[in-house]
Amino acid sequence: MIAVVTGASSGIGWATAEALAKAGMDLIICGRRKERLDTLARQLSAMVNVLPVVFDVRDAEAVQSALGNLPADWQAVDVVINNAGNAHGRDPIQSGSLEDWEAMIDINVKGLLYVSRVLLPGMVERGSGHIVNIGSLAGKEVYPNGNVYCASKHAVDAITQGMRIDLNGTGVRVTAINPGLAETEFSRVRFKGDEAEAAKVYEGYRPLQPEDVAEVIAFAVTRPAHVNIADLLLLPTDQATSTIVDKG
Ligand code: NDP
Ligand code: 8X3
Repeated sequence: MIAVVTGASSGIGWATAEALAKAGMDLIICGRRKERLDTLARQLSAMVNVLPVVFDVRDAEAVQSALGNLPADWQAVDVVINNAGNAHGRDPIQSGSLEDWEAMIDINVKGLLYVSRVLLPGMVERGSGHIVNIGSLAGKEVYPNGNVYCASKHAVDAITQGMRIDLNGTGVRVTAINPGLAETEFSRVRFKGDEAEAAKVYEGYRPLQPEDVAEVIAFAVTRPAHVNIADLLLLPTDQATSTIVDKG
């Protein structure tokens, strides 16, 4: 089997690539940071075949050119993990940055669509495939100053449901995995490199680790073809909602 993992250069995507390699899948690992992808490829190539592909998911032409012209042996993609994404900023709506809003909508929503649009026709033609969209608890509820990030993940939720409806009868499965707080580079990106602010997000309780999410993704994509894990919410035990986290 061949799996595409977007955002494989860090966090949940990196751990997912590791988990899928352990499950024996050949991997197309994607991201903008080539050096990281090369490091991961070196690490995993002892287990499976790995093809690192560098592109920015915001660039529709780059996505088409990278994933639409894969080497012949890599074209029959079985699994797509639409994971690339981030929050940018945590401002109230009235003072939010247009640049941050555009980044979140372009990466989390449009990027996921661009990747899916390139790879879905082949899956439909082959009568099998699996799209896994990484949503979030932020796609199920809205929290203070989460505004546009939450909107982008609500959009992922709607797109996942729409995909499942439109692809019904094609043999292509569509899964949403929605994590709560997971300790990755996510908060460093959100707070634009402010390490102290980012560290606070994970202090005082036990957040999910990327491997916790990756294990669930690997479980979902290794079910028999007639079983689809449609929508899964995965929280740290200490988290009840976006705003209720037991910090002791
Ligand atoms: P990280 O910041 O650790 O990883 C984000 C990944 O997305 C990186 O590999 C990054 O690669 C990639 N990415 C970001 N922007 C782009 C872009 N423009 N083009 C291509 N790739 C891009 O965060 P996480 O691992 O936590 O995030 C992964 C997913 O999980 C996201 O969709 C996030 O919304 C979701 N999520 C995270 C939660 C958390 O608490 N951490 C909880 C719920 C959902 P590169 O920079 O090399 O391009
Ligand atoms: C990421 C988790 O709580 O920062 O989706 O929105 S949160």
